[in-house]
Amino acid sequence: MKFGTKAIHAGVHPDPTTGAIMTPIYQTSTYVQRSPGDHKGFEYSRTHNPTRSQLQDALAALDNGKHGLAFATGMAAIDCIVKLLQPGDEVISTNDLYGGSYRLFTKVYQNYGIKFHFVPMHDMTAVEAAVTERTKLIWVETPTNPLLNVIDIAAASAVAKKAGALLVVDNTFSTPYLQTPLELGADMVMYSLTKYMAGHSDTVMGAVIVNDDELHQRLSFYQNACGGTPGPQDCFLVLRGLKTLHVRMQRHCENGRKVAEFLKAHPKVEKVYWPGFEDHPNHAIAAKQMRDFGGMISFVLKGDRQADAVACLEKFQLFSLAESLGGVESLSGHPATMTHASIPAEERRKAGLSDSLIRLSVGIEDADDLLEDLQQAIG
Ligand code: P1T
Repeated sequence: MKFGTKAIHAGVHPDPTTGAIMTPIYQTSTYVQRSPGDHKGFEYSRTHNPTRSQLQDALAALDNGKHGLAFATGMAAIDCIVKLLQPGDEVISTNDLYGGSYRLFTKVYQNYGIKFHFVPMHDMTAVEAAVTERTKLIWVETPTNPLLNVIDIAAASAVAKKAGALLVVDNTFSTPYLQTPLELGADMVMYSLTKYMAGHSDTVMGAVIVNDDELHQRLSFYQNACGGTPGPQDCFLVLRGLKTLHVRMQRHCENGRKVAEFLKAHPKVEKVYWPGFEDHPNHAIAAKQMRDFGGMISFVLKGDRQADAVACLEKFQLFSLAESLGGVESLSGHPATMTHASIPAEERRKAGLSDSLIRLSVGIEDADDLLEDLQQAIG
């Protein structure tokens, strides 16, 4: 089955009692048993819920994976993955990543004796150099948030296998429409479903997709034992969003290209970060492992002054200034003070994240209107 057909049909089936074509919202906490232990596969909704089960199956199918696990937020999904580790274990992570992931790693799990090495992962020798006998997890986010660096998943997988570590890919910016990391050697794919997967900025959720049965069992244990599970209404919203993922992503990519090219040609723009440009340092890898280049773009205005960036952000009419990304509407953001404020300024600078960087999530509006908005805001 091809991607668009799977987005609509995989994992879901008409309701057996009524024939309802859309997965019902099973708004129930518990399930009646005929005799202790004699039930229909559902005991309690933290453990299993039919709406969630169908979403998990749909998610697994889109990534060509075997098992899907849904969580209340993307952070809860990341939290579940890190719980696989023990004190003394080490993680190698990209140094350009979502600020919330960095915060969870350094402010929570470092206190539990897990060590994190943050390296520029678009240079795989930096990853190899950070490997020790205690390396248990390699954390890849690609393209990265917010600098749109692209990390070679197949090469990272080779390093992980040699080190005996698990490879995770945070695929939030790409979605399985653009990139399927399990097929490139990743052990786990992680999502903030809040973004492109749900697609309408109306819910917060996360997911992990795996092939390995034992890994699935271990993650399922923590999903249930720690309880970061989503409610059925949110699962329904993500299921609805998935049905148009391929159509939305196509337009996000088309509009992304137009916006990136417009910005690159603009005399007041110093630098544009978008992996679709042939002169992007990781373009060859992007072209190899992605099917298109997405709708996330960052840029810096000439002069590299934070005040100019703030003035531009205040002028946007269509690119609403807000955290998050991946919805049908275009958003703008200032990573240094918003999504990445939890990364110390010194670390941000080391990763190349300027305080004047503007991040755009290009929506699926008519591109001409978006370009007009950019023109009036940049001046
Ligand atoms: O917000 P939540 O659903 O918990 O997902 C966290 C998360 C994980 N990974 C990546 C790559 C992300 O971008 C995010 C959330 N990011 C934003 C809110 C943002 O504006 O960048």
